[in-house]
Amino acid sequence: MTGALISPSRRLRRTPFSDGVEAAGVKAYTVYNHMLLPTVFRSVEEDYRHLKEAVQVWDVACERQVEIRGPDAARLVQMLTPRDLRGMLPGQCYYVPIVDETGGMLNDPVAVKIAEDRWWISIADSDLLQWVKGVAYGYRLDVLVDEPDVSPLAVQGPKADDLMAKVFGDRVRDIRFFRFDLFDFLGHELVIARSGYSKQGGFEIYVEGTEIGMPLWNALMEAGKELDVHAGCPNLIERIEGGLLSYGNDMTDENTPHECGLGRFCNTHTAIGCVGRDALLRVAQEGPIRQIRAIEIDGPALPGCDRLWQLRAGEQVVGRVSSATWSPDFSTNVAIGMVRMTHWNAGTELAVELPDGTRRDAIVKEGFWL
Ligand code: THG
Repeated sequence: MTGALISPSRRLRRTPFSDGVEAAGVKAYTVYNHMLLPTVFRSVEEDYRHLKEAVQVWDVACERQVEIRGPDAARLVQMLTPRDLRGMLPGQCYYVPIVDETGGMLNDPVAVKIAEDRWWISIADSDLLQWVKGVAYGYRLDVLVDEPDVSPLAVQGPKADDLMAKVFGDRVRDIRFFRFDLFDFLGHELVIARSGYSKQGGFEIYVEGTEIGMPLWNALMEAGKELDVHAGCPNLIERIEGGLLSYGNDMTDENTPHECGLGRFCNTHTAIGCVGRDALLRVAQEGPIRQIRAIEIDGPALPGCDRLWQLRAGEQVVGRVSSATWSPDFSTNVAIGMVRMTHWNAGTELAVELPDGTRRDAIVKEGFWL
């Protein structure tokens, strides 16, 4: 990294919470769905420690919604994913792999079923809207597909329930994992789900429009003073420890859900209508020949992983590492890699090719750390 700044422009969208993020002293951003996403407040390590001990408010407005409305909405969502949606009720959220006609991953969003005929697909970093509009148009479906101005604000950490109860009342405590309910804030009805991109527990508030963005941010910061609330963001260390995948980093459209370890979110036999179904039935039959694995890399803290690092067994390339960082809690480097089946068993010892040399002492783990 050069340390150069990023030039602001209207293509790089701000969020309803950007003023609060800046007041909280954001130190670095990335770009996600053409929108600002904070990556560091105090330091990645301090943010990590605090996330695991207290409560944070995250501007994840960049988790944009693809909204699907109309009589064919449920049919269209089922065309996008090999996860069987027939048992899904309004008020539920599902983590859904989205695949193309070859079974390649296009995104790994959270689907929010508002009503039989109204869904939000809360997307990871790829331009999914265009694929969804194309499928809807190609099949002449009776739906409207667009990107409403709905911005998730996440509240994550062990004290998330206490903070949320102060602002929305004790009823928030009753929301079950990956369910949502409706709550009032200043006369606006909000969807609040128990979900979020950390393993520390918490909520996501889907904020419609910009008007209540800063009032809500400020209310959470004010109510959380005695809980040591702080602005935060998805944390690199915690998400690798937890095995939360990052689309575009850990997987792309070159990978099937099975390669990504997302087979448990696929019901390809019964997901009738999924455009990638035939392709996935074939790969599900054979099983993947490479798959995501937790990798531990001993030795000093690794540099940032901004390109793939080859995994080797002797001279043979057997995979690649896509995310890696030092873990203070496990006193080792934790990483996410894609490993060929010949070398994917737990305990397999490998070497990693970094830009500045080889690290031996990489080992395939049985599972992730959290
Ligand atoms: N929340 C919302 N939208 C999102 C994300 C989110 N869009 C972008 C990105 N994150 C999508 N990717 C993920 C990856 C993992 C999870 C959610 C979205 C996740 N996984 C849990 C796990 O693996 O432990 C639980 C999955 C389950 O059991 O259903 O939460 O975070 N709105």
